[in-house]
Amino acid sequence: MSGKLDKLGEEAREALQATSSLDQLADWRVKYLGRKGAVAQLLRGVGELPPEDRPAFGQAANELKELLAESYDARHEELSRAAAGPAEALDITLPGRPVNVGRLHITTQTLREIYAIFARMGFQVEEWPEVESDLLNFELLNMPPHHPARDMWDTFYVNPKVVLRTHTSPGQIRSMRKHCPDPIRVILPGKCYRYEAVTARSEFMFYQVEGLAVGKRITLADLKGTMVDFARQMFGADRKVRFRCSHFPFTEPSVEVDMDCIICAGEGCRVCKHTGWVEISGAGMVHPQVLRNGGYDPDVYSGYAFGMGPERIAMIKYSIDDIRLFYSNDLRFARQFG
Ligand code: FA5
Repeated sequence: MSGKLDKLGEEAREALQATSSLDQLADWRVKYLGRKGAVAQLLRGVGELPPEDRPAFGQAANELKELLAESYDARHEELSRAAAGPAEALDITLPGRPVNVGRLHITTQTLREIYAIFARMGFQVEEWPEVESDLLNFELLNMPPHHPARDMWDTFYVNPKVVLRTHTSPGQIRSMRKHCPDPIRVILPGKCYRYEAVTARSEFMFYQVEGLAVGKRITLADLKGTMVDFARQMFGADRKVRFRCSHFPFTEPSVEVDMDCIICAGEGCRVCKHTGWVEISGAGMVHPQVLRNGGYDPDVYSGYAFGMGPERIAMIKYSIDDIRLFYSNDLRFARQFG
């Protein structure tokens, strides 16, 4: 009898492999696993066996039935998948879906480039809150209430004593108070806010990078050397830099730092408004009263400071003619700076 079982198993498996449609598979199931199918027929014959052989035969027949049922399920899945047709089939020749890779914003890239240049000159990066007291943003920088110089910065007030910082210069006081009486060489980057009309050159939110060096015997020549070095590393080795007299209440003397226009090499173009020069930074020697406010004795210490706008630097470097492109979230603009 067990020989019959083996033979039936073999025959059933071969027949299963030969099925090529779900209809044929259904017939196969009736033929071998149905109530009147081949396995059931064999089991019915168990009564003809001697009693001692019946349990072993019954067990073997049931095992065969289970095995065939499992094989049936597997074949059913194969044939169903094939029957579903090409729409559901995996077409490995199709090109993959493009994955959108993020990239750094042009401002972030420019800031990092600025950090790297100043790091090579020994400057450390320090950051301060964007919400600043009126005291640090103005008063300790020589602009008491009602001082006309405050008009240079149209201010967002959070309350009468707190502002969204209009420039990064309050970082000078914070940094001096933190490091006094040690020498300082830091850059202080951050967002600034001004309540002013948005134009192609001015945003109401923009970045500045403040620089501050304090120590003994620091002179305007050090500031000049630092600015020239910066301009050449950022824009190219042939850059010329000039200092123009200016006024800031917290520096004395004060200057604007200009660089010859990289677009027209000084010939005159739209970027430099036909002057041949573009402004890259406000700067000056730290005012004695500001040094005092930071805790340093101006008879012993001196220092220079500068404040530059990274968006304007990127505009010069990449010939971007409208600052409003920076923060309008237009991917066509953002994607150009990979
Ligand atoms: C200042 O804010 C001074 N605190 C700079 C300074 C620091 C002088 C230390 C002396 C010593 P000013 O307002 O010029 O200066 O701004 C400095 C730079 O910030 C500008 O050259 C420009 O690059 C950038 N900037 C100013 N306003 C805007 C604006 N609305 N949009 C974009 N960039 C701006």
